[in-house]
Amino acid sequence: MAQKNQTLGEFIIENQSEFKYSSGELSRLINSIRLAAKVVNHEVNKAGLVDILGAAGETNVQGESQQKLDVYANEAFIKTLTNREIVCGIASEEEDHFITIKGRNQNHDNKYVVLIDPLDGSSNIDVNVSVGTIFSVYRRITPSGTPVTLEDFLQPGRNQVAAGYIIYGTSTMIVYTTGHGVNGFTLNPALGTYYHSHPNMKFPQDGTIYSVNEGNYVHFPQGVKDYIKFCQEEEGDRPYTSRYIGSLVSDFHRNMIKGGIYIYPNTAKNPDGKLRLLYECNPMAMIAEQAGGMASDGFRRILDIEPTELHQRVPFICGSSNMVRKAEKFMQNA
Ligand code: AHM
Ligand code: MG
Repeated sequence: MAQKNQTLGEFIIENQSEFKYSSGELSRLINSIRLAAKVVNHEVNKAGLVDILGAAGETNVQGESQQKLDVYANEAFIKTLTNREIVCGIASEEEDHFITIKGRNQNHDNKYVVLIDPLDGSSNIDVNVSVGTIFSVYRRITPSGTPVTLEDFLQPGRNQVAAGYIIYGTSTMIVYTTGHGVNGFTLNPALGTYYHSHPNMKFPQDGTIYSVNEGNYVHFPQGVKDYIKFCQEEEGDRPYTSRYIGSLVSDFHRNMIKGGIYIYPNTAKNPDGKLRLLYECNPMAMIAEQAGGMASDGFRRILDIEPTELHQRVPFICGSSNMVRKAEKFMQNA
């Protein structure tokens, strides 16, 4: 039960014992993400002032060199997690290879690896549209005390111990799960404090919103075309409403609150889809399932896919359970 005015910090402490291997390490990790998210939020909020403060690559009036925001966000998350010595490795959508991180006393004793998309949908920043950060946490597979290996990152999504996103929108929110439901926290920017505004978030089982980039329609697989036609038919609560921001976190967040389905299928241009299994689809799939929704590639549960490479892409269908099931049926019968 949500306490009135409970902060994220209080929530983390209160719920630490729910976590199977509780040693405080995961709580400290979520805390670091909370901190880095504030730093990134501050920077993202200033993006509209780019003409005044200087564009990426230029030096601003304070003599600071300006960075592209996705590079900035990548560095902010990596730096915060590295400095706090609480993870043994990070893989980022912005980096070609995973990064090995030493813990206290220069050892390799830490238990968790983090995978992150530091600023998803960053092409939306120029037009003042919401963007997000997506993160995913696993326990390492290799023995503690040794440097992490690729194997620690290439785990199926069902092994995630935590996943979440930050949405830099009209309000900034952190939404995350440690496998005990999904909770959302809204930032009060005046105080720099996140409040527990959305306890126990749930996808409605059904919805009337579909989110897909229909500009690619002619390149979609037949099953997706058939499902879109179904969404547009006049029957019962159909036609559904089409809503596509083009910023995964925002589209997902809206659909989780209102009920809907997000689809990024494979196309001729992107034969495996566009979205990344490890940085985007797995964390969103864990949140979706924890909120009573579903995530699929049309044929398989996303969380059961065995990854083979860090930057692997996968077709993604995610949202209200009855809608995802229906879309899967169209895919499988096409
Ligand atoms: P990015 O990681 O390069 O930002 O791309 C991911 C984004 C998602 O947020 C969004 O849902 C999708 O790409 C939109 O792609 P498209 O413009 O092809 O519809
Ligand atoms: Mg991305």
